[in-house]
Amino acid sequence: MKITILTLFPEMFSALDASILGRAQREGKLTLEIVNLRDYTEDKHLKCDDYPFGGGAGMVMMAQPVGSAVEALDPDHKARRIYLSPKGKTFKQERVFSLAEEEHLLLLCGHYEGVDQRAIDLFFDEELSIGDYVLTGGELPAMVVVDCVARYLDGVLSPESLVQESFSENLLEYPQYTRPVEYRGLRVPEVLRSGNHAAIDAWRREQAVAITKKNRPDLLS
Ligand code: 9WO
Repeated sequence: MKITILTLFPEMFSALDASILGRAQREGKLTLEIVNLRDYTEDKHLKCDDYPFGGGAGMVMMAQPVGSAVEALDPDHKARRIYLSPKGKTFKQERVFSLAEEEHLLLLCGHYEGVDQRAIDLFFDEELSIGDYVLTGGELPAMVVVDCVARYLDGVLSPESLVQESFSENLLEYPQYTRPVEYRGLRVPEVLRSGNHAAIDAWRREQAVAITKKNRPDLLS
């Protein structure tokens, strides 16, 4: 999959070169194209933002650099074009699965007070929010989308890692333990060392239901 990201702060995306996403890129399973919107401005001082019509604090990202970048990077509109914004529809796991089927995603990261609405209306397919909070920009949400989607690309994770997962069956995850058997007086639950896999599965299920009841009762329909 190819993911094009439009941003005024391309340096933030070095975080995606670490760990599993770094390996996915080196193995050619994921291609990230991080694009500085400043490279597409037609302003002689390379300006990409301006004062808001109607007044108010802060600056608004101009439509022209966004439009020119989108037209240059996705001329035939083959990409799914997504604007990350707190006003968008909530990004949930089911959308992760459908986005993982796409050939090309194009993500726009807003900054400052937002992006000229005409750029969104003219060039974007949808608006997605990763949750109900306001950030300084859409860069961290774009990285969240990349991370979620990349896990489901062929060969990025082992199939076993993907089976028993939170939300796939509407339960939160059971607790995990590793060595040592005792840490600061707390012992690993005996059942996990019993070798009885039916008992282990039953215990994990019980734990998952309990933590879901406590923290996310809304998930238990
Ligand atoms: C600021 C603001 C202040 C008061 C009331 C509403 C408000 N909305 C915003 C706002 O949208 N600021 C944005 C900062 C402009 C576009 C980029 N920014 C952003 C994106 N902040 N948070 C996101 C975001 C994106 C996706 N999912 C969650 C948050």
